[in-house]
Amino acid sequence: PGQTSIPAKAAVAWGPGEPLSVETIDVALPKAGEVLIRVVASGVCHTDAFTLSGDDPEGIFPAVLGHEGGGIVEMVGEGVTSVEPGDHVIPLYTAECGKCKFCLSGKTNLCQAVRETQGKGLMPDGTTRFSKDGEPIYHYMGCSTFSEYTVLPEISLAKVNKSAPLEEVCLLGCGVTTGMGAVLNTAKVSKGDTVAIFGLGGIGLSAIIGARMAGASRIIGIDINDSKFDLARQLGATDLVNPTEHDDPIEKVIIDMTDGGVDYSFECIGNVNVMRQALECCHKGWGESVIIGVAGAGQEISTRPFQLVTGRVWKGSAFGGVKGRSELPGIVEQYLNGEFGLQEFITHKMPLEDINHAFDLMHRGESIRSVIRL
Ligand code: NAD
Ligand code: AHE
Ligand code: ZN
Ligand code: ZN
Repeated sequence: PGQTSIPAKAAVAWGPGEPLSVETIDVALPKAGEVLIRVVASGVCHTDAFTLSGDDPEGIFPAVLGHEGGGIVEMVGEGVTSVEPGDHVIPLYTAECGKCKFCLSGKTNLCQAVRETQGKGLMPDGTTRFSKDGEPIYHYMGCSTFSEYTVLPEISLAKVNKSAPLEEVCLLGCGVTTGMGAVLNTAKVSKGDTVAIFGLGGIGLSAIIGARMAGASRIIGIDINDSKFDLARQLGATDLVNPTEHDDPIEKVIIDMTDGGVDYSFECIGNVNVMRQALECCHKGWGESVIIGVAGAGQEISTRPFQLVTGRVWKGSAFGGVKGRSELPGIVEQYLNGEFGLQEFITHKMPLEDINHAFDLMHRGESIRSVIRL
């Protein structure tokens, strides 16, 4: 009674380039339309490292990072009807209000209902629920899953089957949904198509799963780190190429391997030079390249316009084009039905106290996904 906040252990990003600091913060109780979540597990995605590095134009500090989580509803604010305490949920960095121009367009998953405040590290009412000694700490991508407790708008939660282990399906909160969805929803790869996937981290490996599901005839995985190749092959890659082992530029290598280029390519790194290579290895007349990787402030892509004039198409994909509230529960069911795996992505599990180690492993290329247990 009268309580307005609860203490929570959280990894705080105090400033760009600094290690995260695990400490106790205050989490305010949910306001109208909001939900308090106890986070059970969170994957670490390269985008968390990207923002921590200071390269993200939207990066705000101090903040609680993390956006690939799974949790249990602890308390709901006034007017919340779609979830109740005890429900299992996956936080969504792309909300789904079902009412905005974007949601109603039928053309995109990029709901904008809360996007503006979310990009400022704030809840929709323009304030933050996190603080330490009375000083504000900001939200991140509307999720902030590197905290025992977090608050989200109701429209930013997908309610999922309670029998799905949250330590596994947390990966559907970003990485695996993103890679699979980019192939199946954004590119709409069809049976027999040829595919090239640049970067074989959590995103690229998930794109391989999507390509296999679509029935692609060739799935060419490309990475400068050979240690990613075994899992890529296991998931369905038919060819694996390390650009550093070829004298020719990688786009020429792929064109030569595929009689003129691939039907679809995916950039899963965030490197603008590779984005160009991924476009230019596409087949003349119809090849499509999808950008998934996130590039730093000030970086730009370029190619000869002739590449597009002659029929290649450049696209991008966010969260795999998936509408989280309406589609993610079904993807969790697909996982429970054994249609794809998640366990093989989890190379490390660790407590929140070791979270900086998870970032080190990612930077050294030694992990696919570290899952943090909260
Ligand atoms: P990751 O670090 O696990 O994987 C990146 C892979 O790229 C690594 O295996 C690395 O060896 C490889 N690589 C690096 N440079 C390369 C090069 N020049 N040629 C070939 N391979 C190279 O990262 P991740 O978590 O898989 O994320 C990948 C990218 O996707 C990041 O930029 C991330 O921010 C972005 N992302 C975007 C979305 C979205 O919705 N659009 C969602 C999640 C992640
Ligand atoms: N804030 C950055 C862009 C970051 C970005 O592109 N985010 C992806 C998700 S990455 C998940 O790991 C995305 O979905 N973007 C759509 C959106 O609405 O943010 C910048 O450049 O400002
Ligand atoms: Zn992510
Ligand atoms: Zn909307």
